[in-house]
Amino acid sequence: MKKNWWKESVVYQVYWRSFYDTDGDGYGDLEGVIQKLDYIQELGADVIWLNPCYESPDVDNGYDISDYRSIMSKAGTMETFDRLLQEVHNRGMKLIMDLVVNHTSEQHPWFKESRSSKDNPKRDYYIWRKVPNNWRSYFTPSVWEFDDQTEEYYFHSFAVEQPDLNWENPMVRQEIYSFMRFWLDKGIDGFRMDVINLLAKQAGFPDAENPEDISYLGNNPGIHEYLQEMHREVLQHYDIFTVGEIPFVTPEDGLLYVGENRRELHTLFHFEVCDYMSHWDMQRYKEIQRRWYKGLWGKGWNSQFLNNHDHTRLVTRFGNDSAFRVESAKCFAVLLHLLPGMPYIYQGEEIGMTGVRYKSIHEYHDIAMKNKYKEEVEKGRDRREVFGSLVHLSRDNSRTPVQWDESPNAGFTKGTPWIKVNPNYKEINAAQALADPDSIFYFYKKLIQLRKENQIMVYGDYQEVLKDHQQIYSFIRELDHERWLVVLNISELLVEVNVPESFSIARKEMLLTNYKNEVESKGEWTLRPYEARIYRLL
Ligand code: ISL
Repeated sequence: MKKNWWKESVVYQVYWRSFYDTDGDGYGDLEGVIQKLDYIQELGADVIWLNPCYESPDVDNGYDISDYRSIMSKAGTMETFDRLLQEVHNRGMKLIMDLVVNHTSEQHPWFKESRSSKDNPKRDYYIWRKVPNNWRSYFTPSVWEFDDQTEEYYFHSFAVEQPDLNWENPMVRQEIYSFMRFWLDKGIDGFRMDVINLLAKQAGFPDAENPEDISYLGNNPGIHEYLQEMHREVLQHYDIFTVGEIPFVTPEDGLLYVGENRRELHTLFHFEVCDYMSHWDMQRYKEIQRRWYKGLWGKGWNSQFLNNHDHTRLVTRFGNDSAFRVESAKCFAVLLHLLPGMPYIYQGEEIGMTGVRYKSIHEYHDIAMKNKYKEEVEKGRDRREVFGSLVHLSRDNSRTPVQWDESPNAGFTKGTPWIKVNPNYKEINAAQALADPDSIFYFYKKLIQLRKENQIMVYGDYQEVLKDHQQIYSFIRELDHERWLVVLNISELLVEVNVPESFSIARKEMLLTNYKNEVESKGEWTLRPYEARIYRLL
C-alpha cells in the first residue's frame, strides 16, 4: 500500500461561523479559529478543513460565493486568513479550504452579466434553456428558475440563489483553475470539493421517470474529463490533499474518482450512510463498510464520518444523547478511527455535542429545511406535522455554536449568536471536557495518538468478525504480523457475546476501552451499552 501523509492524517472540520466569535457580531470568525488553534492541536488533529469563508450573500451559509478571491467580512479579512494559515503551519498542521465550483451566488458578477442579455459574453457561463424539464433540485421543486430579464430559465442544483456554472465552457474552467492557483500559491494544503461530481450535466436534460430521485444530477458523462483536466492544470503541481464530496456514488464509480492511477482526487465522501440511513441500522452499516472496503482497498482511499455541518450530530442521530451520551460518543469514535479510511471530526463532536430542538420554524436558519417546510405547507399539509418531520434531520442540528464553557452563550460570543446555543451547554462544554481526564475529548486524543504511533490503524487490512451480530460490530485490522481486534457494542443493551475461541484464549493487550474493568470469561464476553474495546492480539 502506497504511503502518503494525508492517509495518516485526522481531519478536524471547522465550521467557522459557529466556532468562536472574537468581535461580538454573533458569528464565529477566522480570528476565533486562530485563538482556538491550541485547542485543536491539543486534540492532535493534523488537518483543518475550513468551510467556505469567501465573499458571499450567505443565503446558504457561504456555499453561494460572489467573489472567489476575497474573504467574507463576517469571517474577517485576507490579512486574518493569511495569519491563520501561518499559525496553522507554525503548529505543523495543514489547512484545506472548501472549493464550491458547481455553482456561484446569483450575486456573482459573472451571473449578473450572464442574466443581463442573451448576447452577453458571459451568457454561456451558466446554463440557460427556453423550456424546463421535470427535475427537482436539492432545495426546491424545480432545477429551473425563470428569469424575467431575458425570459429564459437558468439551472440550479440547489437554491434559486445558487445558479450552476456551465462547465462545458472552457473559459469557466480556466477562471476556476486560476483562482484555485491563487489559494494554492498562498500555501493552503488542499481542497474539500463541494458536490464535485455534479459539474457535468446530462446532455439535453431529458425528463426523469422519477423526478424525486435526484441522482440524475451527478456522475454524468464528462465529469472525469473535467477532473483530469483540473488535475493536469492545477492539482498535480502542488503537494496537497483533495477530498471530493460525491453524493449518489457506488464503490465502482467511486474508484473512478479516487483510483490511485486516475489522476483525479485523493479521497471522497460518499453519502450511503449520512444521506440514506436516518437511524442506526447495524446490518446496513456493516454492509456499506464491507462493500466500500472491497471496492477501494489497495486502489483508492475512503473517508469515515458520521456527521458534519449538513448532518445531525452523531450521538443524537446514531447513538444515545441522554443516558449513554458519553459512552456512545466514545464508541462511535472508536468505530470511525479504527475503520479503514481517514477519520473526520466535526467541531464539537469531540465533546459529544448533541442535536437541538427549537420550538418553531422561525428559530431555524437552514435554507434546505425552510424551503422544504414552505413547499410542503403550500401543498396544504399541516404546519405542525411538517415541522415535526423536519426537525430530526435539519442541518441546524449540527450548526449550533461550539460550547466552550458555561458562561452566557456557552462562551461562543459576547454578542447575540446568529443561531441559538444548545441549552445543554452548562453540562456539555469544552472547559468541562478539558478538566476531566475521562472526557470524550481525551478519548479522541488517545485515539489520534494511537494512530500516530501505529500504522496498522491506517494501512492495516480489515476483516469482519461476528458478521451477522445485531448489536456487536467487531473486526480485525492486520498489518505485517500485527493484529488488532476491535469489539463494539453499538446498542443500549447488555450483550453476552460468544467470541471465537481463538480470540478469547489468545493473549492480548487492551489498548483502549470506554469502560473501566472488562467483564470477561473464557469464550464469553459481556459488553455493556456502547462498550468499545481495542485489543492488540499477542
Ligand atoms: O445536506 C444534505 C442532506 O441533508 C446533503 O445532501 C447536502 O445537501 C449535499 O451533500 C450537498 O452539500 C454541500 O453543498 C451544498 C451546501 O448547502 C452544503 O452545505 C454542502 O455541504 C450546496 O453547496
